Amino acid sequence: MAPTKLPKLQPSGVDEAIEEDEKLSQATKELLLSLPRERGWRTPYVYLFQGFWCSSRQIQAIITFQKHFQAKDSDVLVATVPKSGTTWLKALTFATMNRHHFSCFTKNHPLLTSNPHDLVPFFEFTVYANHDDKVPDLSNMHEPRIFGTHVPFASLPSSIKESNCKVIYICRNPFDTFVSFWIFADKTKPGSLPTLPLEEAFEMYCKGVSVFGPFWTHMLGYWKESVESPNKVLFLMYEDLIEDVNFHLKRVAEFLGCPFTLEEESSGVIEGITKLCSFEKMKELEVNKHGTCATTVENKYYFRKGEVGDWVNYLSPSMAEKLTKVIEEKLGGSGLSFRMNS
Ligand code: PAP
Repeated sequence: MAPTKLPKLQPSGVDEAIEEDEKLSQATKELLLSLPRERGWRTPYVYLFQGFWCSSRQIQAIITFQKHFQAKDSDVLVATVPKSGTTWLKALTFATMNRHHFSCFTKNHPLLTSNPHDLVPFFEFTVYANHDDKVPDLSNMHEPRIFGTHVPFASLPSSIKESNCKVIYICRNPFDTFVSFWIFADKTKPGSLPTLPLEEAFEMYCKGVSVFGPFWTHMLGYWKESVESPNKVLFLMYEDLIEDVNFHLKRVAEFLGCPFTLEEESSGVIEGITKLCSFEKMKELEVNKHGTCATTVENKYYFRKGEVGDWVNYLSPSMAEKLTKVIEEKLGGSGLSFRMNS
């Protein structure tokens, strides 16, 4: 595919692009020259790399991740397209897997003082960020290790696909996901980057140009894998968790091979974990009101409304119609369907 015409940016945005790219390795710089690029949502540009869109720094980190990560059978991976419930699922997974070390009822639970993104690091923003060809030492990590990623299934390192490690994917209706990401991008972009107007962002989203998008390819990749290998990939829906998180947490624990015992159930451990990880609880924690996590984003931006159907406050009827058509065209017949309203 030929590189697209360079998007028009304000001069300050171009400066940032140059500054950001100057820190990259020579090999990445050369690779970027060959990739199609478009205006980014919270970075000056996004590039089409291995069939998905992401920033120059993410590409470098993903290449290192693909080259060096060695999965262990006991690893767990929380995978999502951005704004689908990553923070929530990381918290639930961490609390469930570590419940014998940290009771959900104790006052010193790590989730009370750390953002989930610091307890469950992203491969591409944290573990392999700034590690061009330098392999981070993961030997001190507590096992079972839990990682997060937005990388599409097809681009995960082969050791993840070939080992017995488990992948939990959470998917959210594209209407709310779009609105959530557009607001997040605007709040967290460098101040010198101009705001991406909602209408322009929407057109890009429908064309597939969103971070780690097209969203339909991302969802389909994990969906197909979950259908073919249900012991490898568990596919969850944000809207289902909103409706009955206790029920779905039981499924998560069973999938991970650490089901809740009858005694745990009767002593309220499931409810204890879901309460600890609830939007209301997490949003009000000091660390999530004022802290910044390893992704360099202020924690407060990971907690906005946590609702199903907020998109109606942002998208016009014609936009809704257009996105519905895109979903039908790209995901129709796949078996995937979405709940758009609460
Ligand atoms: P990320 O992919 O950048 O890590 P992610 O956590 O997937 O972000 O998405 C944030 C969304 O999840 C926000 O949605 P909103 O913008 O529509 O409000 C955020 O409010 C919501 N969220 C965060 N934590 C929770 C939670 N504990 N329960 C339910 N929703 C949550």
